[in-house]
This record gives sequence, C-alpha cells and structure tokens, in this order.
Amino acid sequence: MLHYLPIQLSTYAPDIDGVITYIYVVCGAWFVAALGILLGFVWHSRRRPGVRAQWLPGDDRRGTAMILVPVGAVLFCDFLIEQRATPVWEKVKIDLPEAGFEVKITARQFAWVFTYPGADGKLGTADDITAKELHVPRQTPVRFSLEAADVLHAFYVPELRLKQDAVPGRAIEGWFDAIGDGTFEIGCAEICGKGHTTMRAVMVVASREEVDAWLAQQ
Ligand SMILES: [Cu+2]
Repeated sequence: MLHYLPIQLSTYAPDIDGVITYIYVVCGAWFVAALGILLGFVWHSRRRPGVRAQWLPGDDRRGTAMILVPVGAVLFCDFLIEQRATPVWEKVKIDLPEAGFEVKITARQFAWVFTYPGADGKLGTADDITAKELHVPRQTPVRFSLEAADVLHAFYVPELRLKQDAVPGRAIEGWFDAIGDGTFEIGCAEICGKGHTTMRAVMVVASREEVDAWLAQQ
C-alpha cells in the first residue's frame, strides 16, 4: 500500500509502516463516513418550496446524542490506533536491545558529529574516535546516545523509519538494526530555519570488518 515510501532498512521499519497503514485505513474510513453523513444532511435539509428553515437549539436528548455519539466513535478510533501502536512504540523506543555496536551522536549548529569507542571499547574515554560520517555494521543492534550541543535538532533517516529529537541537556538512548548495506542520507528534521536543512551527513551500512577498517583510518 505504501510502495512510494523509501526502502525498509531497519528491522522495525515494517512495524512502523504497519501502524501508518492502519492509521490510513481508520482515518480514511472515517473521512468517507463523515463526508457521506455531511452530504446526507445537505440533501435531507435542502431547500424545498413551502418549508421554512428552523432554529433548533439542540439541547434535547436527540441533539445531545448527535454530539456525544460521534465523540464516542472518535475516541473508539483513537483506542484502536493506540492499541495497534503501543507494542510498536515499546519495541522501538522502550525495550532497547543489548548493544552490538555503540555510537554517540551529537547535533550542533549545523552539523552532525559521531563519536565511536576506541580500542578500549568504551565511549567517553580518551581514545574515542570522532568523525563526520556514521558507519555501522549491518544486522547488528546499534545503540546510540543522541545529544544536542545548542538547540533542538532531529536525527532523521527515512529508510530506518527513525526520527528522534535531540534535546539540549539530555542524552536520548535509541537503537536500530539495519538489514542491508548501502549509503543513506541523514537529515535534520527540525523545521526551524534553513540551517537545519543544510546539516546533512551520510550513514554507511557495511560489514563489521569494513566498519572496523574505516574506524582504524579515522
Ligand atoms: Cu538541526
């Protein structure tokens, strides 16, 4: 259904697309029903000879039901979407898997900086490696810690179906597992000023050996 979207690069991309498709269906059905009912009322109350327009205050039982029944139906649709989306939210944002690869992502005006653990395998030590590109091994749970040095930014890789705000003063933990090789564009999805538009970077997904070899050159 959503064939015009970018490829599904992460293991959770099908889950995200499933939620989006579900919302399309629920909202699409609601849109058709709401327009149908509206057109029905327009036809029902059309101008006819000898029939005068009336003022109906709508405070009787029938008038109240015309408000409360649609409100209940909207809340029920909300509940359906919530029920469909909650397990996906937990999978993507709450239940973070063990790290197979770690990286710290820092956003600043206006660039991305990626910090990798050095030989000691730990982030935040003297031998950390910093680079302007994100290189990650395929089929490995990548754990990232996302920080912003100055203002709000948003780490966005459409193929991963991953968009995460970076907030000054916070280190936001997240993860993804890329299933295929390739070079992909990282954007900043913070829509405030054209500076964010220009802070592009690349993400390269390759074998573990290729990533290690690239890190050794940095
Ligand atoms: Cu930005």
